[in-house]
Amino acid sequence: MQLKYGAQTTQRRDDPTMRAFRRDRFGQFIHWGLYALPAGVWRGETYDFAAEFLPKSANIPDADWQALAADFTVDRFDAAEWARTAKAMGARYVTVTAKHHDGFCLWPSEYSDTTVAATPHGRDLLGEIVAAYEAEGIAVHLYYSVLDWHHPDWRYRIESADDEASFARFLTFAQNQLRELATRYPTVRGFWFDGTWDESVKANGGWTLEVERMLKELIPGVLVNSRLRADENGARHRDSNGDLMGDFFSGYERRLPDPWDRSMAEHDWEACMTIPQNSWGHHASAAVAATRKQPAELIEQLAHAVSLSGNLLLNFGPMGDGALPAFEVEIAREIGDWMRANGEAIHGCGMAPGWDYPGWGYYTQNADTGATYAIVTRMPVSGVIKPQAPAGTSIRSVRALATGEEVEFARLDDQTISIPVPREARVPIVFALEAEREQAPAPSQEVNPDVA
Ligand code: LM5
Repeated sequence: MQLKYGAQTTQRRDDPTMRAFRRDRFGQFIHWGLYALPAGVWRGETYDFAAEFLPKSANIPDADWQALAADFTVDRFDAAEWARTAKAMGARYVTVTAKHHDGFCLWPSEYSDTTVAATPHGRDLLGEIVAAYEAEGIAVHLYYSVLDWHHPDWRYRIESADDEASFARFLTFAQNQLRELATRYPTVRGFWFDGTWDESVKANGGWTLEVERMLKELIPGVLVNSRLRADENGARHRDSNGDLMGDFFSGYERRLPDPWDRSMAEHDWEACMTIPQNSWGHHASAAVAATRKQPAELIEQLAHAVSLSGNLLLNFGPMGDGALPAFEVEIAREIGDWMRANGEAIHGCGMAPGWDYPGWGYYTQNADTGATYAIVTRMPVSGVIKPQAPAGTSIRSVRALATGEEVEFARLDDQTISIPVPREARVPIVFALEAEREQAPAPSQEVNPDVA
C-alpha cells in the first residue's frame, strides 16, 4: 500500500549519529518543570498519580498552575552537578523535558507566555542543561510534548470547522517552537516527542512528517523517536504497512518487551522507565516513594533492554529547587559502581545471536569484539547457571567481569557448561564468556509454532 505520510524508508539508519545512539544503550531521562514544586501535593491534599499530571488529578485552573512560575526560583539548581551524576552513573545521553503537557517551557520561547522568562530569574534553564551535559561528553535529546493543556488552540479531537482552524493554529505554534529549539540548540542529537496519541494529532500525520523533515533539515542526522509519527490513516509508531516511522521505536513506557522476543533486534528501540511505579516528575508522597525500584532491579532492566538490542532511558525527577533528590543520587551512584565494573557488557552491546534467553538473566554481545556476557539477575536456588552456546560453538573460558578472574566451570556437553555463582551477590554478577566455533553448524530444526 502506497502511503503519503508513512515510513520514508524500510532501511534502518546506519550513520554515525545512529551508531552512537545504538552504542550508548543507557540514557538519563529528566522530567523537570513546574510540577516539581507541588510534587503531587495541592492545598494539603496528596495525589498519588504521576506528579506531572497534578493539574488534571487535582483539577487545577491553568492560571493557578502557571502562577507557580513565580516560585520556580531554582535556588539549588546546578546543571553541572546533574551532568556529573549522569556521567558517573554510566549514562551516555540525556533526554530533557523542554516542554511537558502543562505547556511550561524550560527555555524562553518567543511563542509562549509560560516559560522561564516568567520566573524571577529568567534564566534559560534548558540552555544551561544542554551546555553542562555536552561539557561532560553526554549527548542531549530534547523532549517535547505536542499535547498542551495551556494553549487555547489545543484540541483532543476535531469536531467542527472551528476546531479545525484552532488546531491548525496550534500546529503552527508547535512547529514554530520546534524550529526555535532546533535553531537555539543546534548541537542536540535528538528530539523525543510525546503527547501525540490524541485524535487531533492522529488526524494530522502529514504534519508529523513535516516536523520530522524540518528538524532533520535544521540539524542533519538528528534523531526523532517513533512517537511523533502518524500516517494518513492515523497509524502511530508503525505505519499501515507495519514499517517503523521515525528512527527508533519508543512505544515501551514503564514496561519492557518479552525477553524472548528476538524480533526486537530487527529495529532500533528505546524503553523509558520510572524509578517509582508511576511518576516522572518529583513526587513527595510516601506511597509513591514506597514503590521505588532498587538499583539491582534497574540494572536488571538495563540488561534486559540491551539483551534485545534496545536502549534504556531511566528517568530522574529533580526537585522544584533544582536539587536532585538524595535517593536518586544514591541510585545513580550504585548503578555507576556496577557500570564501572560491568559496563563493558552494556555499552556497545546488543543481542547475542544464537544464545537463547536463559531464565536466570540475560546474554549480551559486543558485535565488534564478539565477546559474550552472561548477566545473572535471578540467582537459581541451585546456585549454578548453565550457559549454553549456540549450536556448533563451545565455551572456552569464563571470566568474572568485575574482578577479571578466571572462573572454574564444569562442561556438561559441547555447548553447555555449568558455573557456580556466589550467592551473596547483591547486584547482578557478569561473566564474560569466550566461545569458539567447534564444528559445522547443526542442521536447522523444524519450527514448532507453539514455542517459536
Ligand atoms: C497517559 C495517561 C496517563 C498516564 C500516562 C500517560 C502516558 N504518558 C505520558 O503522558 C507521559 N509520557 C512519559 C514519558 C511521561 O512524560 C508521562 O508524563
